[in-house]
Amino acid sequence: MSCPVAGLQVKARKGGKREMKRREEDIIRIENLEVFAYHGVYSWEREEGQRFYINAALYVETGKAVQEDLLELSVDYGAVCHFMSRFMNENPCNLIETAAERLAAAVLLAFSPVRGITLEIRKPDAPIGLPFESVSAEISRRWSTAYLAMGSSLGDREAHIRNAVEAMEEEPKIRVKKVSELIPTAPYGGAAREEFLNGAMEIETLFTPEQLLDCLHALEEAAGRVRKERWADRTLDLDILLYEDLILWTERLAIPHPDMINREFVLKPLAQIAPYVLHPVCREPVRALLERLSGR
Ligand code: A4P
Ligand code: MG
Repeated sequence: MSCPVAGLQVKARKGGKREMKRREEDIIRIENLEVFAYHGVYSWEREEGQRFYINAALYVETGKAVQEDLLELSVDYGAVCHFMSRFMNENPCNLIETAAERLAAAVLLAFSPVRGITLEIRKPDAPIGLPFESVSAEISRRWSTAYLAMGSSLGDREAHIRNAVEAMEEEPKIRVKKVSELIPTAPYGGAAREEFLNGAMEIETLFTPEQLLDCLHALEEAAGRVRKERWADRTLDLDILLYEDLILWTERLAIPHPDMINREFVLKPLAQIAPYVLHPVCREPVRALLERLSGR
């Protein structure tokens, strides 16, 4: 099946910084919230504490809240401010970068309407010994949508897959949104001999693609997977198919999964839960890719 992979990859790599805010999101800004906290590498910073300032842009889907003018459907910025003040005060870190990373994750976990956050922590009294206005760290984090393929051809295949889904449901940094049916499929690729059960799932995650891969490998290991031969039979295989519209090719990770467009056992369950999602390289929806592959 043809797909202009190489050309588009070059273009996407040159594309630069990814936009944090999504089309359907609005921004709620919190500016210069003063908090008292104990971040720093010196013991006196840990003991006496000092003031910090927080600037935050919260990316929130406010559509319904705005239409109905209801606070319950949006995010209570007052509650976010109190939460950030308390969290900063109670979770001392050596580095303001670490403090920013932990605070961003905490806000994203505690306030579900907040889909993403750009957060700056300023430290105006940092011990520098020269006149300066402020030093700060800024980070951006968000919930990202990813699609995963699940496969099993050894042991209690359904239990291996169900256990992995349940484990993901218990992981705070993953929200399972949709799970397809599991379909029996003939082994593909030459090395596997047994019939597979295959499925797909949609998740939202705070993990980066690399962290997500680590998490999937841990789940494969928990299912007793032994890696001997590529494409061989296995108790559990979890692959990242798509991660937002990211195009990535490193030694460890290729996204979109390079062979997904050639595999009916991937596209069929994926089309069940995400028929209109665009493949970022082919620029075609999953359903069209499946129809083309199965010759319809
Ligand atoms: N890796 C790179 N990109 C990814 C990604 N997007 N998702 C790297 C997951 N891993 C990715 O994978 C080898 C390495 O690929 C990983 O360590 C990771 O760094 P692996 O899971 O250890 O080995 P594998 O699964 O044998 O290799 P591969 O290439 O992932 O094989 P596939 O694509 O998973 O195919 N027939 C049917 N009917 N149903 C199946 O599910 N699966 C396979 C395996 C063969 N035949 C099948 C099925
Ligand atoms: Mg794999």
